[in-house]
Amino acid sequence: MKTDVINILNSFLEPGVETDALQLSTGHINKTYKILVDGTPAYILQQINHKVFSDIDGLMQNTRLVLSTLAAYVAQKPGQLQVQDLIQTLDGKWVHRDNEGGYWRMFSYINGAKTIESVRRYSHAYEGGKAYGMFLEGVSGLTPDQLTTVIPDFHSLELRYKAFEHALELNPVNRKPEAAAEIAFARGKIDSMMLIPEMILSGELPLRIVHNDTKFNNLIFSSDGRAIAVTDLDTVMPGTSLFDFGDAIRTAANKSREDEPDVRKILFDISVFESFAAGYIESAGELLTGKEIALFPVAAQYMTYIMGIRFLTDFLNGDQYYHTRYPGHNLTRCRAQFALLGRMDEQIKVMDKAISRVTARLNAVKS
Ligand code: GN1
Ligand code: MG
Repeated sequence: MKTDVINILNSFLEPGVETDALQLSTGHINKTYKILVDGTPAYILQQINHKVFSDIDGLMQNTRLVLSTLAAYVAQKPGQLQVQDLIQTLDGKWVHRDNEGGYWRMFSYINGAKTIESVRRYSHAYEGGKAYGMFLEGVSGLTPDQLTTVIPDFHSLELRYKAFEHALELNPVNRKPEAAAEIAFARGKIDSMMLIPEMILSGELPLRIVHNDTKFNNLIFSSDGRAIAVTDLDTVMPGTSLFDFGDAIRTAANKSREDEPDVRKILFDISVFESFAAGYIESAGELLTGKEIALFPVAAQYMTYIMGIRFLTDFLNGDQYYHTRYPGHNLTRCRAQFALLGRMDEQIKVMDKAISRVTARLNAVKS
């Protein structure tokens, strides 16, 4: 595998450069490698999952537009955020095709970059909130018609629930019995989860250009603990701020991993929630409506539920979509999401209070 990756690099880099490649294990969709030049991290090389992103041209146009829009934005905010560069192949293309039809692209590496899998400091949660809030502001000048919808209805619960019901009906690999408890949980919750989609439909929640995949590990931190970049721009499309806020909380405020098999270890950290919310509302607050902010606790539940449904559906379908490491991996992920949702349900009122505290503090500073 390593030799394949080194071969791909020959299409991007002049001959004679001493390179090495380390595969990063966190993404569930694309394959990502850190590329070292003379022993120092210099690039991020990525094989795009063509099954998930079928419109590679549209995806790459989006990537270029979002990167250039963010670059113009951060130029106005020196020292706060950095933006990766997309690197062309030696023959001037944005994507390299390998002999097996695979698609590869390369980005510059952000110096000193580290990602955080598990939030242990509230200052990191606050920093992360600020960075995702700035991202929202940074892309707010884009309009929906400028971006290709690379995955239609990405966070539509209606569609995700239909896909789940379809998987149940087909039951292609006969995994229903193993997932009986999770199937029942998903069915029992669906009605109460429809609030956000209904409010989008009625126009009560504004559609914006959002990131749509704000896992906490899609933020890059400096060694001194500042969030310095937002990565993984593949799903930047129209949506609601609630998707970004909710998915960040789903991953940041969970005290365990996304695929923790021991559900007793899955706890919800309300202080991470409050710190992230403080950063997010501080930097994006001017854009957000009161309704959006008031729904942030529900957004955390919504995104956790939708991810649970997606993992469960993929389990029932025989692991067709997400990369998995063992046969029950998607079911473990689903269980962990549903357990986290349970913890959130217990704390919904506490989350509401935290949001009120954050907005009251920010209003006091303003007046
Ligand atoms: C996938 O790219 P990655 O692995 O961060 C997925 C997200 C899910 C996430 C769950 C294109 O993200 O929607 O939130 O897994 N991306 C796509 O961890 O489906
Ligand atoms: Mg992604």
